[in-house]
Amino acid sequence: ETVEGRLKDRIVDGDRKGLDDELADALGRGIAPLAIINDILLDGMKVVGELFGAGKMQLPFVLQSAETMKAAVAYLEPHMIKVEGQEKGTIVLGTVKGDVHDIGKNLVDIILTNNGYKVVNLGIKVPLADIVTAAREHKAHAIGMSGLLVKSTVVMRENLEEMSRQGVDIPVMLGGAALTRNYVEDDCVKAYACGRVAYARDAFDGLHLMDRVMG
Ligand code: B1M
Repeated sequence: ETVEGRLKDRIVDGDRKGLDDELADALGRGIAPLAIINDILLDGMKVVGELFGAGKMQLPFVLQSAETMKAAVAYLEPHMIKVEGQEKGTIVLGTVKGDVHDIGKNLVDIILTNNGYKVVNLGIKVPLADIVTAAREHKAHAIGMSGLLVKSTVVMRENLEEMSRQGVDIPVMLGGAALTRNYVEDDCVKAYACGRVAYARDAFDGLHLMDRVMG
């Protein structure tokens, strides 16, 4: 089997033994760290999601896969190319209240940080009050909310309504598997009085959105 196949299997199997060696092997073959994440490891997570959704994989095993994914990203991060000495802007980032999924959010953090942004990562299950407080404290140019559960899409819309009531008009970026572009560009834009809400399909889309906000 190829190193690509073996790495993907490791994510599906949640198998961390010898993971670093395998990643080093992939890097040694000239595969870029982000290509390893996007083209190989995320393929594995997709399979995990499908198996879990079909009732063919139990939650503790999903957790093992997630831990393996996180370990792989942690190993690869120092190998990524960074834009040094730039402060393009600040974003406050968090997974919304009630949601623990953070792999995607943390990828967004890494991509933005490596491309010259200051990221204030508030973690998971973040109440709106914490997001708003941090955004004010850090004079954030944008707020990023992540969430993977269907119920998180509702939380995001409610957060935007509450932010409108509080007079917050900082641009907001939304991302996560349960969102659709339509939902964000229609329902969420309407929910946010200033209308400055955008959908990010993936971490790079997020980077482009930030560049546009700062441009
Ligand atoms: Co959960 N889970 N999970 N889970 N889990 C999903 C989301 C699910 C779709 C699986 C399924 O049924 N097929 C399903 C949701 C169903 C729904 O709501 N309709 C689900 C469920 C049901 C649950 C629990 C409720 C299960 C239970 O307890 N019975 C529970 C929820 C607990 C809670 O949150 N309160 C739960 C728990 C877990 C684990 C803890 C085991 C683990 C998470 C570990 C962790 O994150 N630390 C987990 C995992 C791993 C998954 C799946 C399999 C994989 C998610 C993932 O990491 N993907 C997931 C299946 C799926 O998504 N289809 C699933 C890789 C990641 C890189 O993708 O986060 O989408 P993603 O990020 C992408 C883009 O979306 C975007 O960029 C990234 C790529 O570049 N993006 C942003 C994301 N956020 C962004 C923010 C931005 C910009 C872009 O700007 C702000």
